[in-house]
Amino acid sequence: MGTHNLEELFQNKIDLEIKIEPKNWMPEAYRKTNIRQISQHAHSEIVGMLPEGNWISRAPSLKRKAILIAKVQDEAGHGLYLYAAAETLGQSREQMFNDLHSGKAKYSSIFNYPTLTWADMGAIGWLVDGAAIMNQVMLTRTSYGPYARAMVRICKEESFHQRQGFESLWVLSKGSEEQRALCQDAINRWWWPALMMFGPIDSESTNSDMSMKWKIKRKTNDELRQQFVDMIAEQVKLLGMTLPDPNLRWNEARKHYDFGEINWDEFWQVVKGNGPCNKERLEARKKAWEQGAWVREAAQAYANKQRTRNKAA
Ligand code: FAQ
Repeated sequence: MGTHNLEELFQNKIDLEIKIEPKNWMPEAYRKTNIRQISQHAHSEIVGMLPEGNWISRAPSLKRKAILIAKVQDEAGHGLYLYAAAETLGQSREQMFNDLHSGKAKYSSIFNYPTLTWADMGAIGWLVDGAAIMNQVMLTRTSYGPYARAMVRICKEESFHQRQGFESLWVLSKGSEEQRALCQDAINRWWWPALMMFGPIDSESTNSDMSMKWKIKRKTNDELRQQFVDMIAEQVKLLGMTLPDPNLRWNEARKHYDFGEINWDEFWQVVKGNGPCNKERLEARKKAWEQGAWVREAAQAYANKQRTRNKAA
């Protein structure tokens, strides 16, 4: 069968909501887009452990420490499911790590911002995990089977993450003047970077058209960003806090909140590697890779020994 017919059959499957599985025929560009997005998503989960990991040893109570450790461990698990999903498309894990360490592969801009106070843990849970879920609920219905299935489990854990973040800020918001100020300051610093997580505006989004046609993405960057603003603009009222945007207001005609201009120059600077923590984050990942070499070697030696034993038996 010619490539043209195969492409037509492939698109028919997508239109009929039939999942694409690893051994099915797929256009090369579909494979590449999925490898790009899934591996970048995996890298985001792994690099995303660093900003919160920074506060594990300084959590204010045993309960908060246990919650934070569990959350950071969950992110590691998400990264592993996602690397495994990308491997089903023929990309080796080693190649994915090489691409991250060389700076070729991207990861979410949000993780290049510093975590300055304890309140940042709450703000990350509420705003960063909140933005992540908004995008990831859509991805539970993405067309590539292994990615969609990984996202179902990830979303269950992410919704717990968001609730714990909100609850942590809730406690601060009911506390002393100093605690309330910490809470507001964290919201002020994380709000705009959280909005950037959804990616560039639709007219600048180079991948969206094909990703929507192939149902890798089901909603555009701007649609999801608007959904997020509408949700958070209501939730912030419960905290008795404000969002740092003088242009935020309900638009009755649109039935959505209007919001101010995002600093796209800042976004692209961060994506290009010039954010506040880009260098530090990559250095930490490279160091972990180098220092973990003995673990990989030991695991490999053990696997080889098992194989030899099994053959002999
Ligand atoms: N940061 O054409 P589009 C989490 C790049 S997980 C950096 O619109 P696309 C959990 C984009 O790659 C958070 N780069 O791209 C957690 C593309 O460049 P390329 C991660 C960005 O793929 C919580 C170029 O700009 N979530 O937070 C960003 O169609 C707490 C043009 O953009 C996912 O990865 C950005 N924000 O749409 C962990 C979800 N935005 O690759 C720890 C899966 C765009 O062509 C603690 N990914 N770029 O060179 C997606 O849904 C999509 O990839 C988008 C971007 C929506 C992120």
